[in-house]
Amino acid sequence: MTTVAFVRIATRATARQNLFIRNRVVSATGRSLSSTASSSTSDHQTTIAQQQQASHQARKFSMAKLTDWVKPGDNSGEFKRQASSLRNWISREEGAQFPPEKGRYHIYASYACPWACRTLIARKLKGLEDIISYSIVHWHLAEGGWRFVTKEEEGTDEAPGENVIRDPVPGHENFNRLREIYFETDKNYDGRFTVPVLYDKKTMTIVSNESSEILRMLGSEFDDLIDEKYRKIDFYPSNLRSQIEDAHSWIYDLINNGVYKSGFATKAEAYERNVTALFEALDRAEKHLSTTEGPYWFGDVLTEVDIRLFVTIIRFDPVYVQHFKCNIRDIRSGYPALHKWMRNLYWNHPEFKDTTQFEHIKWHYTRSHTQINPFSITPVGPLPHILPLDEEVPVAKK
Ligand SMILES: N[C@@H](CCC(=O)N[C@@H](CS)C(=O)NCC(=O)O)C(=O)O
Repeated sequence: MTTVAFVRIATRATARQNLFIRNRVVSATGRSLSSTASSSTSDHQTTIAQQQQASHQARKFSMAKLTDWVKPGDNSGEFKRQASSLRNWISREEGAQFPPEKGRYHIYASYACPWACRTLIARKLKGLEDIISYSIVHWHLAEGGWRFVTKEEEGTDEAPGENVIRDPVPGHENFNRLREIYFETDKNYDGRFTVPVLYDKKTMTIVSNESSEILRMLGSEFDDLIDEKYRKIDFYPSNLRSQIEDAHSWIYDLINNGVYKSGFATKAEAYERNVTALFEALDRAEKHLSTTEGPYWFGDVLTEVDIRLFVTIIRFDPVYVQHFKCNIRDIRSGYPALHKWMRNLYWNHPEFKDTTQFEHIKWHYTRSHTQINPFSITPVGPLPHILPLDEEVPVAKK
């Protein structure tokens, strides 16, 4: 982005009515580069004046830019995650709107995104690779939201990793951005354009954009279509449900979301409060893991808790320590039990390793969040991104 800024010109109150005419491209000098308004000069100038006033209002009271992680006008300086709004379910129940079917559903994901990677891990662990297709967006997130790679980028060093491709869904040949899928589902959609997206190719609509619920669906709702060996894998076993929910309740807020609340804070007070709470929660997780048999959170059964915690911990040393200032300790030298637990998942389970793409992870955070890292220089270390199973940093060696 140089001098061009996409500015949402309506205030929140009128947001729903004017979705498509609201997005104007305005240069830093105020010249409209693309306007659907009148072609007459005076009308045009009036439009710009109105735009500037409205964008000022929008900046003050609403989400002025997609990349304003703390809402302008929010004096707390704190990142507040928006709740996902598309929350349907694939269900095995008779008459369900979205029944499990081979080849019907698609996951749009980003390798950078911890929430999206939950669903990629689950898809592999449950043997759903022939049943649910997936594709990966470009790692860079800018004002237009996630974009698909171009034909030229496919298969190049710019787009490393499996399935980093253009939108493969028939009918989407001209789609360039993820937002187009949201608008296809609801032309008045006014939430954020997040990954993961679980998409129904039959009705051409989004089923869900909430990773915790997609994870739950993949864990059980396709069980009639998969081999016995995969059916036996249960991320949410009935005897552990209350303990799983209890773990989710603090791990989500203090760790998964805690790294974002630390890193996106625009006031020292908000940062310090959140980073302190994050490390208290990591201490709690460390204590839990050092007193259980392992290798998983609940001993010998891999559950949702392992999947949901792994995606944050694997990004911790490579990104969050430095980029989000989560640097009271790091995992490799400060948390031996978490480190062991994470490395077991990564090195002994291809489902975790193969869905971890460190280039997307590092490039996305350090080159998309230009408020935090204005020159978009990606730190080289730590090297390696993850230590081998049998190696420790010197400080952690006995
Ligand atoms: N609650 C959502 C959060 C997903 C989310 O925030 N994804 C991020 C990427 S890590 C995203 O797509 N952000 C784009 C945006 O907010 O514009 C979930 O768990 O599915």
